[in-house]
Amino acid sequence: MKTKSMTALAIIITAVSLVGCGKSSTNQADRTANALASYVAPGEKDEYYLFYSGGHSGQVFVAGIPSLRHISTIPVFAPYPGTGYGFDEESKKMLGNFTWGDVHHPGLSQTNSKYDGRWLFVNDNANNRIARIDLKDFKTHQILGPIPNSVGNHGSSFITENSEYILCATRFSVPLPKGRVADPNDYEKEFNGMVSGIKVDPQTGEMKVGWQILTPPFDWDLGSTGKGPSSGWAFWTSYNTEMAHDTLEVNATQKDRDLCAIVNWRAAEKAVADGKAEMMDGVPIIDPAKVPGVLYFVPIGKSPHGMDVDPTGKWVVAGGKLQPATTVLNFEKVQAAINNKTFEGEFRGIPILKYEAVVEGEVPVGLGPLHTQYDGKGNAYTSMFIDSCIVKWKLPPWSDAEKKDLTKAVLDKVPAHFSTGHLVVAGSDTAHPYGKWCVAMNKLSAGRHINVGPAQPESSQLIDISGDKMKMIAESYTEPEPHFAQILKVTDVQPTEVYPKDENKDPNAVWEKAQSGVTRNGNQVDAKLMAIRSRYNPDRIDAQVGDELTVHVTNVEQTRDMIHGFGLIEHNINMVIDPGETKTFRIKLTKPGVFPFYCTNFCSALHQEMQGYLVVWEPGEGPSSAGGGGSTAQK
Ligand code: RUQ
Ligand code: CUA
Repeated sequence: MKTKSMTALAIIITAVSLVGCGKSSTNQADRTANALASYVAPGEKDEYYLFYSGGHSGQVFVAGIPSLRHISTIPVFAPYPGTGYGFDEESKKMLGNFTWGDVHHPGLSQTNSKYDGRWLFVNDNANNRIARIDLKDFKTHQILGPIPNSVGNHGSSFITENSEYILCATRFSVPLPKGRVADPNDYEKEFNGMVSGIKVDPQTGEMKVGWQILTPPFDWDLGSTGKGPSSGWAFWTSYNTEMAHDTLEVNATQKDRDLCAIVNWRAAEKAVADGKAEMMDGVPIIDPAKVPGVLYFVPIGKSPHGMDVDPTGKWVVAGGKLQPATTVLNFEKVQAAINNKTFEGEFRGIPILKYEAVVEGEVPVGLGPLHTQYDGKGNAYTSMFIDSCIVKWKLPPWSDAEKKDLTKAVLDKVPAHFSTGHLVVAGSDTAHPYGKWCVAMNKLSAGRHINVGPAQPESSQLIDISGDKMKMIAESYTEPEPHFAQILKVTDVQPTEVYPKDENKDPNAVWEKAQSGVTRNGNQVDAKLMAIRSRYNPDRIDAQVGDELTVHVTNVEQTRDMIHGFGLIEHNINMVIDPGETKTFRIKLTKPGVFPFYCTNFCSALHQEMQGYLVVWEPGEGPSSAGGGGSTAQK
């Protein structure tokens, strides 16, 4: 067994050096044309947003297309001093005790299977969370989780056609509920995976765990949601149908086909409403062996990774990491197989659809197909990890000649640099792709950039897919580590650049001098500060050792770009307050001294003058407002 799989691996590794897409060469005319295609002149703007995940940096990055220029960073699961994220009370509370996350797959909210420009959801593989970024201000507004009964939230965030749910599947299995201990040697019996339906409030975007479906301990991988004929369904690959719990590299690559999941999420929703679920850790759990019709399996070769529904909702394409082909499922055949019970057996009470009955074909795209995206014109684009390229191929319906020899369905290949992981085509996961651009996110940059030492960036490449042949246009480098991205038309969203004063509902906001000041209640000291170019009011806070200090800073500016900061010396406090915003921090004062605070964000010619003092007196000392015997210091 072991030798068999090692041999397979050896063949693939050898093949890497032999096959592949070759090198792209460009002449001077091409270079000029490509440069112009991605050139956005000073003062001009990009046409699309590229939201790409920052992997284990815990962030989401925003770039423009076609320039590929990084424009901003949206901190999500990790503190980010640049915007003060993770220092004020609200963002600290969202982060909880975690200071990192592993962001994989951003998903834009949809209405009628079209991006509606409201929210961007991202998953955290490491700490089993989902976050919501509001596209009104490009900031993280909610982090949900750790999700109960769910470990390794990798197979998400897949948004349903009307953002009813974010669907997630677990990468890891553990004994459930969490906290229960069992020996990994008893993996098959004691461990379980989970599919989760995260319910999204249609008005506010607020997420909560809706229900879960218990699964065997396979390692679920990437998935997608249905539309059109597959509306109400969702799909995930798995790569450990072997249910190995050690040396997965060998032990989880034994079978030629892994069981992938076909989930009827509408049926799951109904089963919960009908009282067919049992509670575990506060969540209704469906046992699919007891509730038929919720979960089906389909075998797909080999150690598949991505499973992407096309814009019509009829074709579901899986990429087999260890098989030189993508597998195309026909959803109408899937429906028929379910209705006619065309099964090739079952696993733990879950029917396994007969492979031959549901597969339309295997397209020989090359080595290491991972993810597939679509342009809405009948073409598919698959990222090739081993071949390091993007392959364009034709979706069914195929002609008889193509059916006989599916190499004929392969239309074009463009070399990428290097080891492409994800790729994204604008709007691919909706019923209305924009087409035009594809971005390949490569795992290795392999010496393309100026030498920056051993910590290497990843590379992203912009490919023009508007013509018959793909054209490699430009490349740039990214922080670790983009896994997936979403592309949104700039005109589909209108973010605010200033928080309007009348929408600030913070009870501690202050807009004029008279409202600001420092008050004391026992050992609670409350400071309400106004920030305006270029001063704080008040600019002195007196308190004592042992006090609990709360500082609210309102940036009263109503002008774009007029951002103020609040950095407090030697207290690890760093807030950044956008125009019209109020932010709060709370600290226990433990050491006496005079601690300057200052504006961290360059706001005017007198920015450097924007400073003040926190005076921390010894107990019983200082002005009366500080709790001491002297006269009041603050005005
Ligand atoms: S997975 S390419 Cu989350 Cu494909 Cu990274
Ligand atoms: Cu305010 Cu610098």
